[in-house]
Amino acid sequence: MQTVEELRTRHPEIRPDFTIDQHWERYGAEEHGVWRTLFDHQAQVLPGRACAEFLDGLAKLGLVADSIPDFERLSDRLESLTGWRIVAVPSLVPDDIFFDHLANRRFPAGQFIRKPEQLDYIEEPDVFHDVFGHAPMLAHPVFADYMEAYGKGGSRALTQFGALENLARLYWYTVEFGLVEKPEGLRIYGSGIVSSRAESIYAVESPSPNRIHFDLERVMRTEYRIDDFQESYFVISSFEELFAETYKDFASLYRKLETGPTYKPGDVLASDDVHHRGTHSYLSGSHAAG
Ligand code: HBI
Ligand code: FE
Repeated sequence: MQTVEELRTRHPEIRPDFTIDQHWERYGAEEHGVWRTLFDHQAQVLPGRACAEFLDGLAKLGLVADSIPDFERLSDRLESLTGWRIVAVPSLVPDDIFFDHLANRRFPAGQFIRKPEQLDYIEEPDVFHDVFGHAPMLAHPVFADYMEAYGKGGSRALTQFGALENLARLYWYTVEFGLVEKPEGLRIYGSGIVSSRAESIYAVESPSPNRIHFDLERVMRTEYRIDDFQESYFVISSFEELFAETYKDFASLYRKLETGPTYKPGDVLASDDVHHRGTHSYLSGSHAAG
């Protein structure tokens, strides 16, 4: 992550809330082409793998392969659905700034797009990850409320409890890498999965990762890896369940988390409710392995 000084040097026009103008007119053909390549690929891969809420959001927002979206027009649509807007930022912004945007129903999206030689790996979130990955779920009313509550909780975690790590794990294992259980099987809602060409197949089909039913304390005790596919995914039953499980005062939970175990990304505990082939139907959908 760049320091605040570096950000200000590179983007002298940056505002105190770390937003910049998107300058949509400055994207060139190569940049729109990268968006198209990524979009076309995910449009092939995601039906039957991403949840209906994500696919509906994509359609309602009018996101298409043609070009990188203009944030103003996109935000007007999103705002009419759930009150959220997309604002442009240069890259990662400081935690307190990030939480303040979310708490006010603004999602900070990277203005830049990855290079053609970086289609599968980027170090900082670009416009494809942030807009294709995050905006569709923000069009869903319950998820939209969850994200606002997360931003409000983030400010408190940072200033009152020093519990940023615990809360960041919740974000990671839900917003970024969450799976949801549907009658047809497990489906993706996490932005880090839907925006990844390879992980969107691996997450639902590979026999390798653990798929563990969501438990708030378990998640907050679990480290995560940022440099490879996830070894464990956490599965929610519904967005209503996720919201109900997390819309509470975390003060006593944070105190509890000050002691006790921390788990590695690949750990499986006796107390985990693990989704297995057969007992859960995650391979029974249209993409069941042969
Ligand atoms: N900034 N632009 C941007 N995007 C993020 O996802 C982000 C960030 N700053 C901090 C941050 N995430 C973390 O605080 C959270 O993931 C917990
Ligand atoms: Fe993200």
